Amino acid sequence: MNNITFTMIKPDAVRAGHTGNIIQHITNAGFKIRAMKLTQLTRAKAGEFYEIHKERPFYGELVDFMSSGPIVAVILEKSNAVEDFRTLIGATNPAEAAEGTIRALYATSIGENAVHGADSDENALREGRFHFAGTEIF
Ligand code: FUP
Repeated sequence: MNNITFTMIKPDAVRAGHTGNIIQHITNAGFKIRAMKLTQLTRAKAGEFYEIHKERPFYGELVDFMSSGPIVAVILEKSNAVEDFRTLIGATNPAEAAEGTIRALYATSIGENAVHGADSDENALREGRFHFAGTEIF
């Protein structure tokens, strides 16, 4: 299955009022919204989501930041979803993100980079379940 991806609009972008523009950018690119919610991660939940980065020097800051305010969690559908969405958002560091990408437009730094995008089909499903377990979506 390669038609599903998972994204979060991160606390920096929600705080700055970019949610509507980012959703429009995503749907204009041909993605369909399969599930969407405004929520806030506890420190524990943010730590669990980013467990893969536990040993990295930025892990503490990442967990603090991701639990610092509301996020929008979204499951998206499109053919070749994971790869196309990574192209749409641009590089992790907005300074290196291609012109017109979501991170080039809305991110402020490598740590506060406006959006998340799943990096594999397997992770897209795992991350979607993480946020939408117990709903009719999964
Ligand atoms: P990405 O897949 O583009 O979201 O990037 P990574 O999975 O490598 O990193 C996940 C998050 O960790 C980034 F979105 C922000 C944070 N991070 C840093 O704060 N500093 C870094 O050097 C790398 C990542």
